[in-house]
Amino acid sequence: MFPGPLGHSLAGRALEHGTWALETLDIRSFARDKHRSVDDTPFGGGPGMVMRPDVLDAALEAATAQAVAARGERGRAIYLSPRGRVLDQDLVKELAGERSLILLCGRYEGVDERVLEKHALEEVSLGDFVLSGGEPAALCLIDAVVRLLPGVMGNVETAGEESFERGLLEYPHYTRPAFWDGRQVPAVLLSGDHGKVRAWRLEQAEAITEARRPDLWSRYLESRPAPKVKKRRATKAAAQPSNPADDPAGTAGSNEDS
Ligand code: 4HQ
Repeated sequence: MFPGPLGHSLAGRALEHGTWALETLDIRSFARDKHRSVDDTPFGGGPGMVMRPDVLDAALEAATAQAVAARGERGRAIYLSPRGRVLDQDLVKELAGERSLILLCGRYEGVDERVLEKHALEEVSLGDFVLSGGEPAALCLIDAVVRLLPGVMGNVETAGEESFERGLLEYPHYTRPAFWDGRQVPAVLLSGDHGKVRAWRLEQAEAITEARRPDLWSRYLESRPAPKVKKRRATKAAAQPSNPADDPAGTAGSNEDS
């Protein structure tokens, strides 16, 4: 499953260029018995199977040794699991700063709890849904992390230009043709006025975020508190902000309904 779809992406090119490296271990190859079993029935009963701690321990010891040999340190070790910290761009950035990562992908009902403790595995979740295995989640995590590595994206979306970098959803995008299927691209985007374009995009990103993701919208408002109204009214700039980024809540001026 690795690099799988990543081989056909931006991450795949970076992998070929040696910007990052991937080593995969087949957990089954660490099984000891003749049937090469990696799972067993859960103590206490119940449905499904649990991955054996002894087998996982052997795999994790090998992964750790490889990471230390190649990168000088183990780095953070992550078990992909719906119980974990939900992956977001803040966590992606943290992980992109690591020299090395170990990703453990489980199947069945999950892994024996003791192996998580022993290897200080952090649990990371892709979201509140259930996969049949951790691999697709690991692929998503890797994709998100690798695109942040220096040189991978080139000049695209540097310097926190992405809406998500500011805690907002993306504004709407358009390309040629300007008139298509009876639909016209918003005139402001054809105006050549970069200031107006920037203001329009921020306005759109804010409106979409507020409508679709109240959770992100609240955080956005909290992280960029509206300046005190009193102070703002004292200046001309406050009454009619030239840079909408200075007025994320749109509370200065009188454009509440616009
Ligand atoms: N699973 N985010 C159960 C996930 C998952 C998720 C991975 C299913 C682990 C044992 N992983 N296995 N959601 O649903 O990361």
